[in-house]
Amino acid sequence: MPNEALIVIDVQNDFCEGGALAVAGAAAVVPVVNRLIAKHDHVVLTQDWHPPGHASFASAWSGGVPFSTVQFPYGPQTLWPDHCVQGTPGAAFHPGLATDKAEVVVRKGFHPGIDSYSAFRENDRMTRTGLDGYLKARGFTRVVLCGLALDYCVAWTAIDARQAGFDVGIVQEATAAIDLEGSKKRMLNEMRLAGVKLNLTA
Ligand code: VGL
Ligand code: ZN
Repeated sequence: MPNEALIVIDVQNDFCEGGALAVAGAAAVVPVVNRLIAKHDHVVLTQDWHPPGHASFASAWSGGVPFSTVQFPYGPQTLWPDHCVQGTPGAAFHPGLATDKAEVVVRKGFHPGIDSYSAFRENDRMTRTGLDGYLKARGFTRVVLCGLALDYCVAWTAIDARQAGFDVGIVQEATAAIDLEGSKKRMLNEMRLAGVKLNLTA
C-alpha cells in the first residue's frame, strides 16, 4: 500500500539472545520481520542508541539496581542494564535482519538524561524524534509495527503513532516481550484502548 510504512523497532543484538538486555524469543522473530519487510514497499528501522553512562543505565547511579523503578525529573523510569551503547556490537542490528530496504533509520535515546521507548517522543513525553514529521511529509497515513520489545518500544511507539493521527497495527508474531511485572498484558490493553489493531498477520 502506497500510504503505509512498516516500522521495525530495535531489532538489535543487545535485545537478542546473548545480548545485554536479551528478550526471550527475540532471534526467532527475525525471519518473521524479514518476511514483513519483503512484503512492504516502505520500511523504517529504529535503533536504540545510548551514549555511555546514559541515565537509564542502573550502572550510572550509585546503588542503581537493573529493572528497578526510580523517579526521574520527568516521572518514573525503569533502570536497565547497559545496552545499545552507540557504536558497539550490541547496538548493531541483528546480523540476520534484512536492513537494505530501509528508507530511513531513526535513532533514539541519545539524549544523556532522557530515555526513549517511543520512536516518536522520548520518555519526558516532550522531546520529539522527528519521525512524525518524516512520515507525514512522505504522505504515510498507516503504520504497521513489529520488533522489540513488544511491551516497551513497540507499545509506546504504537500509542504515540495513534496520538499523531496514524492508523496503527502491530504484528504480534513479529514481536517479543520483556514482560516485566505484567508489562505485556498491561501494554496490550493500553494499545487496545488507544485504538491500535493488535492482530495484523505476517
Ligand atoms: C527498550 C528498554 C530499554 C526497547 C529499549 O527497545 O523496548 N527497552 N531500551
Ligand atoms: Zn534503551
